[in-house]
Amino acid sequence: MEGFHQRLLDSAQEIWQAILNHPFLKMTANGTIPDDTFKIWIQQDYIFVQEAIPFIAVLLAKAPLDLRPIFIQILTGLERELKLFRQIASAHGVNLENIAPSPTCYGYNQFLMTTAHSCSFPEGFTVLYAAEKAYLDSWMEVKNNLTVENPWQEFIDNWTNEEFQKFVDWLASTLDKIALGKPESELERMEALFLITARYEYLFWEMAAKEEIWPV
Ligand code: MP5
Repeated sequence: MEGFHQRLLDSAQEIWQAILNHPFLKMTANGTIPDDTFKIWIQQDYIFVQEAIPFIAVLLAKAPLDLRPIFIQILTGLERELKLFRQIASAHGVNLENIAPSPTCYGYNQFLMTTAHSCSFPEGFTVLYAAEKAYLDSWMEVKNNLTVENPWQEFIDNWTNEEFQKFVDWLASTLDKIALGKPESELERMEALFLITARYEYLFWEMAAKEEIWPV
């Protein structure tokens, strides 16, 4: 029998295609993305990653003992990633100070925190898998369609390197184990959260491409 993660990917297939076909990724790959558009993504994703730290910390508090070491590694990995953002931003003159989260970034982070606090560990873990798998596949799409030397190569490498691929594989196989024996009602809740996360991932590219701001 195929694992639970495959059921999730099957059920999100349409959303996933929309993510991978998003103009933000196509323009990043072929070098036509305006710097200002890409910079909005950098600023908003920096906020997203900052807020991912308390999300992971809450999941860590709910995690079974044997998963604690990896959650501790994820936390230190996020601090390393923030440093990478600061280095690239500084090299490209991108300001990361006092940036307000866009509606989508704010909503996505709120969704993560609410899920971590008020849902079960398997549900929170599902959301983590969805977000990481979406970034792996999105940046792989960029990497596989590169037509020019890319000014943002360090970001492409960050989410397509072998270590990150292994991490996402580990999330998938661990999710399969976590889902084993769970009642269908919980699996359905996990599936619903997976779809919401996938839709937020789509919205995140949309937010950057359209330079989303609060309308009032
Ligand atoms: C990730 C991210 C990947 N940085 N931003 C969004 C909007 N979704 C997913 O998470 P991480 O922790 O940077 O690998």
